[in-house]
Amino acid sequence: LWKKNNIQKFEEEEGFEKKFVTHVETSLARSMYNCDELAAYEATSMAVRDNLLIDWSATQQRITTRDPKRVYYLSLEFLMGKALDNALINMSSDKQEFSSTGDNTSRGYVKHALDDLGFNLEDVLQKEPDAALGNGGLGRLAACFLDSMATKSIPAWGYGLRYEYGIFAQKIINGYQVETPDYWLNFGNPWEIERNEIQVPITFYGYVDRNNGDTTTLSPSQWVGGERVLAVAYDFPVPGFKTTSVNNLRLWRAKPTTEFDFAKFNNGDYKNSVDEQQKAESITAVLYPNDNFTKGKELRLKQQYFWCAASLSDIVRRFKKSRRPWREFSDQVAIQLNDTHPTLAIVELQRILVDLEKLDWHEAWSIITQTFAYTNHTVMLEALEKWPIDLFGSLLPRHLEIIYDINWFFLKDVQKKFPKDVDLLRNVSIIEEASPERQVRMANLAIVGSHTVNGVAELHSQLIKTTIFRDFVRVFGEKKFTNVTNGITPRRWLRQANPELAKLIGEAIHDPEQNFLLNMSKLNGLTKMADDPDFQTKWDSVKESNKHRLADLIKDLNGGVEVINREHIRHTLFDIQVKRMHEYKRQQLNIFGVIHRYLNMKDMLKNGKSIEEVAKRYPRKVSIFGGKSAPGYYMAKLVIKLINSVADVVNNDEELQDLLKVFFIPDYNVSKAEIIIPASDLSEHISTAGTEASGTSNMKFVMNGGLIIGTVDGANVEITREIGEDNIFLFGNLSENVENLRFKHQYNETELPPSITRVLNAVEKFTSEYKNEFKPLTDSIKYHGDYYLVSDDFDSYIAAHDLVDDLYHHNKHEWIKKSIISVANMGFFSSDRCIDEYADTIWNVEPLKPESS
Ligand code: 26M
Repeated sequence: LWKKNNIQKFEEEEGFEKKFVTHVETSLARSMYNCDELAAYEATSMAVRDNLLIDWSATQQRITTRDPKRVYYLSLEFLMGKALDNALINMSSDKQEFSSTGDNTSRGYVKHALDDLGFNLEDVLQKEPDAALGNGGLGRLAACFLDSMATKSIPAWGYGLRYEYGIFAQKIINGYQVETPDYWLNFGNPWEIERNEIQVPITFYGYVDRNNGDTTTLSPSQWVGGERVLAVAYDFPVPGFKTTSVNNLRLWRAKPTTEFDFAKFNNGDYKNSVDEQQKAESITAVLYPNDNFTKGKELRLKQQYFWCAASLSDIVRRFKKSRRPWREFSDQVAIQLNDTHPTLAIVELQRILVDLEKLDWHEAWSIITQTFAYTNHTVMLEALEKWPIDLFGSLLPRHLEIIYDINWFFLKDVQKKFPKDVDLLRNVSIIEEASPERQVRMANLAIVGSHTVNGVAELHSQLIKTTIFRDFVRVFGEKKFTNVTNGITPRRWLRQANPELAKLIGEAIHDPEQNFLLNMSKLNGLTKMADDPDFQTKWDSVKESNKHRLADLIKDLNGGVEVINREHIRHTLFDIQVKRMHEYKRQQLNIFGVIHRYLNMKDMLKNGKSIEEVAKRYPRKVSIFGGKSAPGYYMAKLVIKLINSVADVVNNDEELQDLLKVFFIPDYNVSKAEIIIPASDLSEHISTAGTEASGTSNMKFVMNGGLIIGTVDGANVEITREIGEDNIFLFGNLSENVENLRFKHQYNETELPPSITRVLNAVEKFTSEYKNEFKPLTDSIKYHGDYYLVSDDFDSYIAAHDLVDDLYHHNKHEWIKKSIISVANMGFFSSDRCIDEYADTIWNVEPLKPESS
């Protein structure tokens, strides 16, 4: 009696309108007469979601039937941003020849239909809150990978947590960062499907039952848990571009079990017996807002175990459905660990296999090491995860035992290979014996339990082999350590963020359907237009229009007061640094450079030069900053305050006549990035060499026609290789010299260059709050070793900016040419290329394409 379902996808304007009205009237229980923009957003999203779910269901059925190897991407963060615009661009339609608006994606006719219904698509899109379930680079990388895996029809699942509060919203009050909660689910979320049928019980605390010491049974140890909570699945469809493949992102939410403490209840303590249960929900309440820094907090460990246990139970359940023997597990399952945050998954799978499925320890361990792979995102020691043994053992007693056993077998092997090398044993041990307390080293555990460890850019992958993980290279050999240079999805970061540029490129390379978004080497076709004056003019006009879009945003954020002089905007250099605030990323170097420029301009005027003469030397420029600081990161917060103090002085200095402006964009997030990045002429990627693992915004900026000023660090190195060293402004010391320079600062009285001394002395002039406010910042350079080498790189930074000024000011054609050639050569940085590399060299999985494509 089962009939093929007759729910139809809409494929054009009229079909969409019908669905829209239906959702307004039924799902929202409203009438079209009182349908406001928020309701229009919700109805549009539900209509689009219906389409996605039809393809999603077909994709999942295809995978179940063909039963190929699957990829599981475990990440505590997925920084997705808005879903609707992306879905409209990605969603496939069989009638894509429809393009009355010149847009060949579904976005074209939906825009038209909404017009008909009396709504403006852009305004409707604005109503969606960002899904900001991530801190920065690591979380956004996971989101780009989901897009590429769906686009390539790789059978893949993302697994994460459904935080009720994403990364905090940043307010700037009096120049200071103030954090406010991001309750993103306030109006409900049309993009999630709550799966009440999928609930996994998760246990914490308790003790290990040793079966009365009966060692004759295969696995004498069993964990008897204490506290129990439930993990409920929430699914988010992930559409690929120009394909009907729709993958799934599964996020877990913690909720109380229906168990009830009758003992407490009977003692008359009804309230407490309920309170205990309500605590469950705190596990998935909030995303930890640290980026590249860890502190051993119990709730964070709870989050990690809750998520790993729920995800593994799901993965194992799916594997068991195909009734294959355990030894085939790694032929069916590849699990990628996004940093060490999901390392507990290794231990949990070993526990499932040994304690519950009764496999032999070594058989189980060999399954594990063929299944897991680990991506490292940092060499900075303060970011390496370690858990105090006591805390760990109380929350997860059986897992601690398993870790001890893993370590015991591992160290025994090492000892066999390197007899009596005590230093080596101490360094690679999963347990750190050092005082004040013993700790579990998650990176060591991740390496031991994985078949492959990768860094995220070539320099970084080299560095992990020679620094933090060098002893593991001795133990396991070079081959276990590889590189997969990061990438970004050109669908969001070119087509969605910069539709005008995507359109211009499509026309220029005779690809109006924009298939280059799937094969970015096609961008090479731009090279031959790089010198064409007409094309250069069009190119620059797109940039100008994007600058206006950003200037509108800045005006808006500035309380409706204009910051940027619109008249000269085409020739105003937009110099942008947006990323998390961190000492190693050196926003302080940038703002010192701005102060240096300001002092120079003022000196010229003081020395009798006219403003015209100043304008001849210095192009009009606006220095734009944006980024969140971790709430407890004092120095990073001080840099925010300094930037805002400098902006106050510079922007109100009438003598300068708008030649220099400074603006800190509050609450930098994915949506703002989509407006900010396409507007840049120059962006700053100026980390101390060897500290930024890759960076991904560097790729976004260049793909949008901006040039880079940067250090020889992270993926800047490969960007330079791809676009050519004439097209990037590199400066500063190389990573191989960093250690020496730091040593010098420690042990010699280093004389600071006069240029930076002048700036450091001027810094206090910018504060209006109280005296010596910025002293900790200037002291860190003058007296505390200048760990991030600001003083060492300052002069070469200024010299690089001089080259920038000269080229932008006096040779704009050459500038635009560099911009075009750079874009032409950015194909390598598509995350599609990353996913190919992971699929071929790490996961050993293949696409499972729908019949039609
Ligand atoms: C750890 C413990 C407790 C709370 C939070 C954390 C934590 C969260 C995020 C630690 C690190 C986190 O992210 C690090 C990160 O984003 N790294 C960046 O990863 C990018 C993608 O590979 C790289 O491009 C950047 O260079 C790297 O800094």
